[in-house]
Amino acid sequence: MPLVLHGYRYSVYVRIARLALAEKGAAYDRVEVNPFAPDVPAAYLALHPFGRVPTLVHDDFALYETGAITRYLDRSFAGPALQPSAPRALGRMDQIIGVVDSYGYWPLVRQVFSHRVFRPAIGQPADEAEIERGLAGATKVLAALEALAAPDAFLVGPALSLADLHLGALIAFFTATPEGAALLENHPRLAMWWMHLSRRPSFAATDPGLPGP
Ligand SMILES: N[C@@H](CCC(=O)N[C@@H](CS)C(=O)NCC(=O)O)C(=O)O
Repeated sequence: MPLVLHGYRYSVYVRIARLALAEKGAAYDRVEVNPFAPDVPAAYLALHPFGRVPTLVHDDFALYETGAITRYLDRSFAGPALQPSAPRALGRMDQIIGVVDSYGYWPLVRQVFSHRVFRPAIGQPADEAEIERGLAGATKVLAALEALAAPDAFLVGPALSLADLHLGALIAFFTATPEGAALLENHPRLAMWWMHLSRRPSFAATDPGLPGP
């Protein structure tokens, strides 16, 4: 049954989906789509009317929105369960994913990582004011997540969940900046969590590296 992930190599959301695929041990093909390009193919826009990435296609079933994709993968494929069954742990997992999407992505990735690391890597100018605004936003997000994180090996308990992959992909990008790495260290629970999570083979296997200029 063909499984294809359409998306941009450097996208944090694509990485979340790839982390879930890696942790499930599911084999898949990738189709490269750059959503920031001026000429996103019409065939891709037919799959994803908002033109974002990723989109998963499983046989004749197409799915976009990363949270839907990772939950679908977890329910459809063998391998360790990535969602707890206890209502409160599941509620916390969904809450953390919501915080990442609603409040975390923009400051951590689009303001701090993009301007400090990604834009310089492709020869585009960085805006220091955007980085400052991103760090202010990230401070609030990390404080909230530090309070939500379980006093356990993973964010919602003793087992890896989709919340770890969703936040982990963001933190991987954010801590590639000196400011982000320093800010994370002010949050002991998250810093310890990240130290262990970042060593998982799934993170090495999905590291996109950086583009050349
Ligand atoms: N809500 C979407 C967000 C996906 C998203 O924003 N992806 C970024 C790349 S990390 C994108 O496609 N950006 C293109 C744009 O902003 O035009 C999801 O969960 O999949």
